Amino acid sequence: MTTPDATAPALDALWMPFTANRQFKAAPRLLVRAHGMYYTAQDGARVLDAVAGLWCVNAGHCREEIAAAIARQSRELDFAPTFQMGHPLAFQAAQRVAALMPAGIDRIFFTNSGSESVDTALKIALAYHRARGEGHRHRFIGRERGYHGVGLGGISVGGIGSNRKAFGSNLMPGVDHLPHTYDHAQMAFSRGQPRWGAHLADVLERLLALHDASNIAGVIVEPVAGSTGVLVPPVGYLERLRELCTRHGLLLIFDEVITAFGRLGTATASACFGVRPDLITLAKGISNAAVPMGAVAVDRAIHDTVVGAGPDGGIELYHGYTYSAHPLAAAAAIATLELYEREQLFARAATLAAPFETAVHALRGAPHVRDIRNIGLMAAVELEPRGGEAGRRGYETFLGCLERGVLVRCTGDTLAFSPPLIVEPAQIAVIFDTVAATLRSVR
Ligand code: PXG
Ligand code: PLP
Repeated sequence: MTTPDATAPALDALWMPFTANRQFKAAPRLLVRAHGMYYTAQDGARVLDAVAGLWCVNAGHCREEIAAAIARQSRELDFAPTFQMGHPLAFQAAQRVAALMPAGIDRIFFTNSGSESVDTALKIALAYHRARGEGHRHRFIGRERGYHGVGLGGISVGGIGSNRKAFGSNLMPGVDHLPHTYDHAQMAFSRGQPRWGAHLADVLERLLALHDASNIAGVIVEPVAGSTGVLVPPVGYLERLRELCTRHGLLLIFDEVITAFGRLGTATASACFGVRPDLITLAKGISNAAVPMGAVAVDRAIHDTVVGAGPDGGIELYHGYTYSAHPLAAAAAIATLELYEREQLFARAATLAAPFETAVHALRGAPHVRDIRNIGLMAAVELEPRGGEAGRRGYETFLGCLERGVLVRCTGDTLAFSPPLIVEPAQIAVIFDTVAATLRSVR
């Protein structure tokens, strides 16, 4: 034991999110500073950030331009309501976001998180169908292993059992799920998109027959499933979903909370795969996570339908958050999106994708490695679970990497990597050398 640190806070008041609280508080891991690619831990250790915080700090930490914009804004206009009032940065931020979205998906509704973006997108889809006189379209189709945040809407369309099981069996009614797209036998160690699996989108036709298309509002998927462990869409899969949604009048929602803002080397996954959804949920990289912010980018025709259907002088969409387009978040987003452009960070990610792929796939054959999946600057290394102790090996590898100075993310026995887009090739090497060394020492 080290001597008690007078500056160390008491830990008991905070109920930590998605954390093994008892385990953590017995052996806490605190980060106290960050700069660029690195965190500084409370004991002074420098930690290379291989996950961009939580898939969100795409321009690297504590960027001066963003910090200055937030500081300036906090003195000039700390808060202004956006219900029946406005402030200039809200509109500027929306213009900036719209400019990065696929053509015509240029109406922006601001939220404060990905979870709120998902709830907002589902509600906009319902409101749209109702405005067109098709209020009977109230069902949603999600997908197994999908992560759409933690709102009751999001866990309903989501497909991660552990995020659902404690919260009742009904959740939001009227939801069904597509099968996930992962098949180890068919696609283990694929580089980029697996060739097998486009036909899994055809299961949508079965659900359309079961519920009738006229009762379904939309389909929500992550174009690349992130949280569940980087499942890259099979070649042709997203195209097939798009085609079926179009044919049957369903809205296609891409949850791009992780994939947007350069993670795949493009502004959006939609641009990367050449498939255009109707709504796109955003968060994380939108503000470099410097101030919480999320958004839904909406096809202009959907916006116009809902807004056009409102009564004269009446509110068209009864939805919004106190902090929608909060001035500090708007300032952070504008500075962030300017920074991405000035430093051409999406193109940088595209250039780094190939060496990143080579480096992560070099772990093939390392102890315990069951599969490796990657696209752009996101990757997962799935480990063989240790018999009877699911998740232990992943957790011990996470701890081992941290002791060696690299922060990775583990969910169960899958390690995830999504470094800031400013990562240097030498740092990519450090990340995966560290993982290799750790795997050699983990039971
Ligand atoms: N949709 C997607 C696709 C996400 O990845 C959310 C919605 C929810 O966003 P908020 O801001 O409400 O957290 C996310 C968030 C992980 C991990 O373990 C992933 C997320 C968040 C925290 C951890 O991989 N994704
Ligand atoms: N709960 C209460 C009692 C409120 O007054 C409000 C907002 O005014 C909310 C919840 C919603 O908070 P927010 O707009 O920050 O989501």
